[in-house]
Amino acid sequence: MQDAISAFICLGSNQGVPEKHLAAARSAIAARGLSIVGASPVYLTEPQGYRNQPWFANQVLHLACQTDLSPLALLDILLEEEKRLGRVRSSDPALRFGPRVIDMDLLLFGNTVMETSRLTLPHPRMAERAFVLVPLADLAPDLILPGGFRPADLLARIHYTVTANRIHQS
Ligand code: PH2
Ligand code: MG
Ligand code: MG
Repeated sequence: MQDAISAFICLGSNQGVPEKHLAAARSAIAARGLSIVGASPVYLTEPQGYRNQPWFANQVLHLACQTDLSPLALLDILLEEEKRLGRVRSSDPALRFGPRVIDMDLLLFGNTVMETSRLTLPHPRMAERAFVLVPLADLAPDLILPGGFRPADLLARIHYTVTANRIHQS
């Protein structure tokens, strides 16, 4: 594909059989005509934020987006597919970081830096999250993020351990 824009998204699930939800998410994304050019291993990850919930399965995908796709149009596709796959959003702010069937977060969209009510890029919490940075480093170790850092540079600033496919972060 010529002149594609590289986007990275993080899939997450901690309800039912999480790996199945990740697989369904990959199929849904491909069915929307988005090109998945890379997929990290699936990791089992310690919950961050709201900690009293099941461990997650997380995976980062690399998408090659056509240049006429905007970040907000990609966000809309991800939110629509989350809903179709059974995601119910609670109006309770306390549950915003709680268990979910499927979460598809837009991490990076080329070198776009933006901050709007609907979307902030790069993802505002990705630099603190081993469950994002470890699979991102697997997929794109040489990627330079807006700000000038590689995934490994950001990982060097946080505390975490990886054992086989499990990521602990306290
Ligand atoms: N997602 C959250 C909050 N905490 N923790 C892990 N390990 N993985 C997630 O995907 C995750 C989380 C909010 O979306
Ligand atoms: Mg999320
Ligand atoms: Mg989300």
